[in-house]
Amino acid sequence: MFIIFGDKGSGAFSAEAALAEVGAPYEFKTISLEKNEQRSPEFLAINPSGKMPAVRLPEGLILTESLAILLTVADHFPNARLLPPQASPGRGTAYRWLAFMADEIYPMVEISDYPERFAPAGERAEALREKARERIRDRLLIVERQVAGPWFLPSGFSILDIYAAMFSRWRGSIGRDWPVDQNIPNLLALANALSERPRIAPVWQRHFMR
Ligand SMILES: N[C@@H](CCC(=O)N[C@@H](CS)C(=O)NCC(=O)O)C(=O)O
Repeated sequence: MFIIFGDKGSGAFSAEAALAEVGAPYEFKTISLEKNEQRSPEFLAINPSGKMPAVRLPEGLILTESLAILLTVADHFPNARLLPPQASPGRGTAYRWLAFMADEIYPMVEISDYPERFAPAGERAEALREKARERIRDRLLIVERQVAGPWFLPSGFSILDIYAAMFSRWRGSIGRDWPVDQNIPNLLALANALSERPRIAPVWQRHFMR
């Protein structure tokens, strides 16, 4: 049994969607962002950086970092083909864009959601939040141009679809005044297709259709 630690609508969606897609047995333990439970001593013992998702593998190993979790699920369930074949050009492309989303988009989400961690609260924090949102949008536009359609990679469904759909859904971090339907239509179509995948549909509902 895998155990996922996280909250609805958070990065824990990516871990849960991947485990659901491969049909792995898992339990979802809620860590409430609203109640700041990611800062509780119990959760800090699981992930000292106070971030979700975290996953405990059946053999007991704790994993954190959404990308590490997605890659590990792909490794553990090779028959699900969540990545193109090893050492193929498609695999390199997959790593490239997974790393881009993890390194270039995800860190901006913390600045957009918690700007007062990086600047004095008030006008300066708000200005920083706006800058982070702008960077998320710029980077989503770069990702948008990579989507082959209907899935991210021309070879078909992969963990990139789970990751990209999640970022496209975080409207609070992106800024609600940015028309996503005009700017990232490929990503929205991909997210829509993901939300209809039989094993992922209920996970999508729980995380994003509240
Ligand atoms: N590098 C981490 C980032 C995870 C992250 O920022 N998670 C957010 C939720 S989507 C979080 O836990 N935020 C709570 C906080 O920063 O206090 C990863 O890829 O898993």
